[in-house]
Amino acid sequence: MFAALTDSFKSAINKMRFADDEKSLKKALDALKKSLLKADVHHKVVKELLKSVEKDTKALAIGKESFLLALKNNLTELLTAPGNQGFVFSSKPPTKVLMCGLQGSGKTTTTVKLANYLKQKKKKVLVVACDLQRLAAVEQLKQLCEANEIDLFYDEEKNPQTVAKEALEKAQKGLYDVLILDTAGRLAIDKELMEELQEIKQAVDPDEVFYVADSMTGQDAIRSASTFHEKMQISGVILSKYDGDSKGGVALGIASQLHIPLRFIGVGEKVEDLEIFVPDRVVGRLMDEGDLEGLAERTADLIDEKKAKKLTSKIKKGQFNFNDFLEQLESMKKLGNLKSLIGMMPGMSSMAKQLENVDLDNSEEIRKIKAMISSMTKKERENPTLLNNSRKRRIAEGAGLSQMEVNRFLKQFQNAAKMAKKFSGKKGMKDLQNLMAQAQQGRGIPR
Ligand SMILES: Nc1nc2c(ncn2[C@@H]2O[C@H](COP(=O)(O)OP(=O)(O)O)[C@@H](O)[C@H]2O)c(=O)[nH]1
Ligand SMILES: [Mg+2]
Repeated sequence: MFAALTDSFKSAINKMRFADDEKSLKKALDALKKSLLKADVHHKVVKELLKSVEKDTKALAIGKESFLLALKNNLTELLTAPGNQGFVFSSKPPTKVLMCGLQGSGKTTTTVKLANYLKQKKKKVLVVACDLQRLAAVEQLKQLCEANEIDLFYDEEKNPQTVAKEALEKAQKGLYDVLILDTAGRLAIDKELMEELQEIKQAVDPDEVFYVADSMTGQDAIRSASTFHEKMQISGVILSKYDGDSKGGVALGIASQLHIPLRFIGVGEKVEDLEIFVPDRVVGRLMDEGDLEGLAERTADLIDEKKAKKLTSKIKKGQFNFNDFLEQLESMKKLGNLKSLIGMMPGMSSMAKQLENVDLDNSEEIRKIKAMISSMTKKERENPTLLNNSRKRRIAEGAGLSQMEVNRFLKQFQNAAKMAKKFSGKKGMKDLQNLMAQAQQGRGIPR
């Protein structure tokens, strides 16, 4: 996920042996520019972003930390288009969701993922097969819904508008919470498709029109989204195939050029591979700070809910410890998409790229981490702050690792826990703003 961007950001940042002068800043900005363009971010967006990063860095006093902070703030802002986040229920059920997009973009898969996501929230969901263009389309949806115990409405004898209307009646009578309409896509946008979609839209008057965009398609995805938006007034975008070799630029483009909020991201082919899009989390991952909170949420269904809540609260209080870490690791194994989850772990986004086909037990890095944690005493696992030098030495010996390896992991762990705490919850952004304000008053960035 975002691999290309992350890698080039890192190289941009690492290249900077930042002296507090304009020349270093210019070098850093140049490197950043290259990596953004390479990641398929639109040149106008790049220009704006560089300008703001430069301005904010200077306002803070030039340095690596201020550059990173400015970059992080500006990326978060760019990714935050006004509008809703995640799923929003209508005050008058059923909440009606119309899915649209090009053929092969992931509409059907995403429809089922979304239905499954809502089902886990104990909502009653009815999926509707309005793609009557492709012969196998209804069959595909039927199989997916059956496999995941999701109610499906279909009638291959009727036209999509009539199917939509009848499905809505069924949903109202059956007291469904949510109605999701999967529709037909085409390889290229055409008039007939748009008219059919508009008729379905008129038939059900949806609360949300979700556009499913394939994140592998770069600037093309933005152009198609723009055309759909004109005709259909999209209320949110779901980026599919975010797990692939996506260059990442699409996310920035959709939010900043089209001003449509990104609502979810699809991070794999499995039904559970759907995540709420949270801008500052994505940026955190981009900058490789890890996303412990996201991880806790994703694994919430596998560890029980009480435990997940406790974990989130621990992160917020800065009490995330090695036992929690191990537990997360164990529950990750039960989940489908390893790569996307590894990307959420502190300091491991670059590793995620290499992990396509590796399983957790055989990963060298994870094996080392586990060895390290199992060489700790019970008290040390519960309280990472106990680890002084002599204890670290003992752990390194016990785990058969070098002390450098132990130090590196501990440092990553500490940073991630700190960042997760700092920016978790609503207060996070406030903290960041305060930090900026303090810095602007010439007090420098507090450490
Ligand atoms: N890796 C990955 N594959 C996806 C994702 N979403 C959809 N796909 C795959 O993309 C292909 C097309 O998806 P489909 O839902 O049939 O697209 P539709 O034509 O828009 O309905 C299928 O092979 C899906 O498995 C995703 O988030 N990640
Ligand atoms: Mg389909």
